[in-house]
This record gives sequence, structure tokens and C-alpha cells, in this order.
Amino acid sequence: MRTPVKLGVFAAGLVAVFGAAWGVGGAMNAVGSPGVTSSPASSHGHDHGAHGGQAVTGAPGGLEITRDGFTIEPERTVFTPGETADFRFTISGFHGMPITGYEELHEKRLHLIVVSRDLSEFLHLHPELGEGGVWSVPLTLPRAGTYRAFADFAPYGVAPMTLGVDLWAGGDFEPEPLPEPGRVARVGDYTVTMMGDLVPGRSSKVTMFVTRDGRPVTDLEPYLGAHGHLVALRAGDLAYLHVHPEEARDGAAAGPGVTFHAEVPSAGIYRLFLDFKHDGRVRTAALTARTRYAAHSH
Ligand SMILES: [Cu+2]
Repeated sequence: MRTPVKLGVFAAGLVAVFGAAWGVGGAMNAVGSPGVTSSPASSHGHDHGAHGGQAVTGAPGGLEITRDGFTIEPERTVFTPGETADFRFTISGFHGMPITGYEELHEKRLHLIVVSRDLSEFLHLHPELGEGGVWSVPLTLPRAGTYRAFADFAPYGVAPMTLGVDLWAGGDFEPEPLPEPGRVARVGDYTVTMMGDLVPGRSSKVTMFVTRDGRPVTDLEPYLGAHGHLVALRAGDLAYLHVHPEEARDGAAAGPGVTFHAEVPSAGIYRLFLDFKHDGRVRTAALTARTRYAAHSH
């Protein structure tokens, strides 16, 4: 088990690097801080880690309302901004009837992600499954605009899939420009720094490093079966990347680093949303990442 040891040392080194950066104030705003992307441990992880080099198979999810015979069917798609309404939908199968049996994925039978198409708004909800396979959740679209709702689920005996459907909130819409690519996101007192790179065409390992007021957070609370939940969407078409947390085999540390494997279908710009739980509250940190090709690919 060479890799975990190396990564442990790598993470400890980053604590030191980031600690020092905080000392000089604001240095962490730098995009692609030296020592992060060029770390030998990091590139080594890409080449020989558990998922390193693994080809990405299949088209990205979330771009279609129907795939492999399964279709998301919302009862309504138009909402009033700022008003809470029940969002009800079914997932139908080949026979056109709603699916009622689902596997559990990250502790839930269905994850519903709703984002504005400019990626400035993000909601992560867990609808309830009612009679007849009808999913239902109170939904508030915060501002006017076009939204994409993603249902992430696995019918019994079927591989997990993501279907997407557009929703609308009427009114004047001011699109927000996508924030510049960078490695740092702030939410409240928390700062999240991304280590590792999204490499097109394969599974990429990224670690989200969480600090609060400059100190590493080491008591992240479990959330959806891990110490964080990451959603990655491609800017431009909102392709929904398949991301899974590193298996907590050796009693994974509750921070400051939370590691994920993301399947990146292409070069481009992606918006990453990290949900983590601390002090009893789930928080979402968002950052924009540009893919990087491996320094030496064979
Ligand atoms: Cu979820």
C-alpha cells in the first residue's frame, strides 16, 4: 500500500505549505499555486493510483431526459422565482410506467441537483418517493432564469444514471459570468482548496482541502456516506460528471482533505460544487476548474 502512505505525506506537506501561505496573507488566491500542481506525489497518484489511467467510458450524464429506456417526467417545469412549490416527477421505464424500486446511492435512493444554467445557483435536494413512483420535494428557484434539474439514481439492478430536464422561473434574468478558474473557494469562514487536476479522458483524482479561519478542519461530519459530496458540471452544456468519493477503507480522516475521483469526458471548463458538513450544517463551496493534460501521457 504505497499510495496511501505517499498521499498522507503529500497532504501533510500541503498543510505546511498552506499554513505558510496564510501567514503572508491572501497568497492562497493565486491560481495554481506552486507546489500543488507540480508536486511529484500528485502526478504519481495520477499514473499509479487506484483509478489512475482508467479510461472514461460512456457519454456523460445529465444531457438527456431519456436514456436506456428510462425517462424523467416532471409534472411541471415552470416556477415562480422565490416561491416554494412542490416539484413532482417520475422516472418511467421501457413500459412507460413509473419505476418504484431504486438502489441506494450515497445513502439516498435519488439525488436531485438543480442549477441555474449560468451555474450561479446550486441546490442539492433529496426528494421523497411516494405512491406510484412519484418523487416529490419542495423547490424554490431563487431567481428568474433557466435551470437544469439532474436526477441521479439507479433503478433496481441497473447501473447508476443521471437524467436532466430544464426548468424555468419567469421574470427578468441577469446571467452571471462564470467565475475565473481557480483552486480556492470560500463559503462563510471556510476556505476550500482543490489539489490535483481534472485530466480529460480518464478518471481524475482531486482532493478538496478544507480550512476554517486558516486552520485545517479535521472533524468534518459524515454526509451521504463520505466526508463530502462533489458535483461537477461542464460549463457550456452542463454535462454531469460521474464523481465518487474515495473509499473510506482505512478509517478515512475526517478532513482536512476529502478525495474524489471524477470522470472527465473532455477538455474544458467545469464548475465544481463541494458539499461538506461541519458544526451540524451542510455548506457548499464552488469553484471553476480548467482541465489539464497530463505532463507526460503515453
Ligand atoms: Cu444527494
